[in-house]
Amino acid sequence: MTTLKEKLYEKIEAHRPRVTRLLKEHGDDVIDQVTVKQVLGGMRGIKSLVTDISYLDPMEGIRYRGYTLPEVFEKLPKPQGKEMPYVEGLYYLLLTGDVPTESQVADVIYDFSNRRLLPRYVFDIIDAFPNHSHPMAILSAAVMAMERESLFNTRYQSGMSKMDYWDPTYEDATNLLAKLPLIGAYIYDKLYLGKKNVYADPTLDFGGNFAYMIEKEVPYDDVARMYFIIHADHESGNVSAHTGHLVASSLSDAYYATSGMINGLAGPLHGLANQEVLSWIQSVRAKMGNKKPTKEEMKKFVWDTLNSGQVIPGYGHAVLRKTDPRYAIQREFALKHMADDELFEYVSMLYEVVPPILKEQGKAKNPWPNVDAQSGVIQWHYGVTQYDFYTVLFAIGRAFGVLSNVVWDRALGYAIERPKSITTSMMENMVGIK
Ligand code: HAX
Repeated sequence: MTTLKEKLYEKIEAHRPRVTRLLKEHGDDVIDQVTVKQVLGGMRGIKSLVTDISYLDPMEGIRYRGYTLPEVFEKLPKPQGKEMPYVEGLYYLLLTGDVPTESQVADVIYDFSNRRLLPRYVFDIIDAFPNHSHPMAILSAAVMAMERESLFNTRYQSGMSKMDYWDPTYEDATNLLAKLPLIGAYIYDKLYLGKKNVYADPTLDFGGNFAYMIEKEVPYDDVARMYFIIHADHESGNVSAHTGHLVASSLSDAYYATSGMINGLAGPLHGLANQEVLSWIQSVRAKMGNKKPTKEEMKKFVWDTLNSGQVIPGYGHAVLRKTDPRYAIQREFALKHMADDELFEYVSMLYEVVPPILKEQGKAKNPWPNVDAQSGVIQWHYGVTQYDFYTVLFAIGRAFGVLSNVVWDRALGYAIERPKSITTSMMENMVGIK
């Protein structure tokens, strides 16, 4: 057993009695009430999911295992001479709640390197997609194809105690996470570099090897680490995280759950917003004949977008009510490494222009930028100019949070999801409409 798995088992054993006690002694206690607006508004804010892996405070932003993002970046071990931490260390933190030591991270890196090879048929499935397919559709299919590798499924078929469900789920999750960079890189290399082969460097960590495989130079390795870490989790109610949890709640395995979460992430109101931001900025640029717009011209462009009934991509959030710390971390990196980049200047101008306009329009509850307002521009700067690929990067990061949750779902025996639906007439009756 690896040190991570041993530590995880220790944590699971310690946590299980807490859930048993809550159910036994407080099963009927009320913790929330639900309004019509919440039900019709996409179950907005209803407290109905439990996770200890991350928590999203509307004003403060995301915490992973109790740590703010700046704390996560400060505390996790980093490769020598690098600014951003090992992604493998984040996995340790998400699963166990403990900040790993250098040697614990080294153990995870070694374990990942033993799991990273892809079966041949996965390459064949990717190759079978026509070139104009969206890379998220290819990613989802590639993950789905690997379901036959599920150890959970095999062990479930041959009879397994509920208390052991977490073990093969951990194995599936870790196998899949270790393979995702190669899948993503192969999709990138095939679609955009016209290559049929992808070369990995087994001596590199998750982020470093990903940069190597898609042929991007330093400091893109740090961009990759930063990107995967900031996107890893955003508590459990967002579409991708919730889909992963929902699918897994029927005891579907980690492959089914991850493919499902990828499909949810692919929507323009969620993960696809990062590609929308960049294409929107490019359209401002094209309209301006490639010259930098004045603030007044930018304001007009924002209003024109709103008045045509579209949203401003990269702004607003269902929970957050201030600038997303994931935006702030990327902005800090951009200011340090690419302050003169023309598109970054657009992004900075939008940061000044958009919030007052959204406030004036008075619809969006949160006028501030979210993670997606900034991320595409950094990718573009370092040569990942194919913006329909950005959500694939998001998905690789998000898989860490979703799969860590699925392992814990199995460990704590969380139930199959089954909320209750009602008809519109029933709702009208409940509120006294005859
Ligand atoms: N531009 C224009 N209008 C916006 C807006 C924006 N950026 N954000 C919200 N609004 C509008 C909504 O469309 C809604 O209008 P209607 O009443 O006409 O339906 C109104 O303001 C109230 O919405 P809200 O309660 O503030 O926001 P929601 O919780 O309904 O939606 C969204 C949250 C993120 C989907 C929304 O802010 C949005 O569409 N933003 C732009 C797309 C985007 O950036 N998505 C990425 C979000 C981060 C993420 O999940 N990344 O994966």
